[in-house]
Amino acid sequence: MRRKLAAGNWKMNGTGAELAELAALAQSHPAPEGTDILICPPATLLSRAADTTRGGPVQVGGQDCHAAASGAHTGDLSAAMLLDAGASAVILGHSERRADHGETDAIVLAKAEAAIAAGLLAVVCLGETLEEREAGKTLSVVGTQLAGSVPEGASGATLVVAYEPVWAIGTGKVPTLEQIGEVHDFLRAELTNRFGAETAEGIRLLYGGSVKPGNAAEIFAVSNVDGALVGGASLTAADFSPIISAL
Ligand code: G2H
Repeated sequence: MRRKLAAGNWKMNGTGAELAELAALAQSHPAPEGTDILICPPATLLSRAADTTRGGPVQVGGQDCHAAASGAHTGDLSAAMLLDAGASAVILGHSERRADHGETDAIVLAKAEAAIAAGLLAVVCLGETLEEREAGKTLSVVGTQLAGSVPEGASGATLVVAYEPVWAIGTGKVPTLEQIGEVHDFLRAELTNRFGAETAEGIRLLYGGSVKPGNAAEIFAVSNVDGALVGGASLTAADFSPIISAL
C-alpha cells in the first residue's frame, strides 16, 4: 500500500519569518497514519526548516539540485549538499525550471540519478502545456517525459512522479477529475510496462496545479492519485493543513 504524500513547493517564496508557518504546520499534524508531509522551501531556508521540523511529521526537501557531485558550478547545489542541510527529498524537472532554465528530460534524468545516488527521494515533475492538450498530445507528451526523466532502477523508495499540467499551475484552472484520472492511470501503466507491476505499484503519483483546501479531497479520490504537489496553498499552515487532512 502506497503512503499518501502532501508535498509543498514554496518556490521563490519565504524568508526566516515564514518558518513560523512551518512550525505551526508541524504542531498541527501529529503524523497522520499512512501519510507523509514534505515542505520544499527555498534553499536558503533548508537547514533552518530542518531544525524547525526535526523529530516531527514534516520532512523538508529541495526544489532542484545539480547533477554533478561538486565542482565549478557557481550558484548551484549538489544533492549531497541538500542532504547535508537536512533535506530528504528534492523536486526535479518542475515546469518552471524546464521553462526558465531550459531543463530537458536528459538534464532532469541526470539530476534524478544524482539525487537518488545521494540518498534523496526524487520528485520528478512532468506535464503538458495547454497547446499540447488542445492538440490531443497529452499522453504522448507525459509518456515521453516519463521515459526520458525517470532513471533505471527507480522504485517507490527513491522516486515520486508529479503530474502537473503547465496550464493549471498557479492559474486556478484545474483539469477535470476525469482528465487527472486518465493521465494518472496512463502513468501507472507506463511505469508497469517499464519496471513491472510490483515496482510500479510502489511509486507514488502526485497531482499538482492549483490544489486548494476546497478541491483537494475530490482530487485525492481519483484513481492512482497518491497525494499532491502544492504551490501557493502550501505557504500557510491555514491552507496546507486541510489539504493534509484530506489525504
Ligand atoms: C504547481 C504547484 C506546485 P500551484 O507548480 O508545484 O503550484 O499549486 O501554486 O499551482
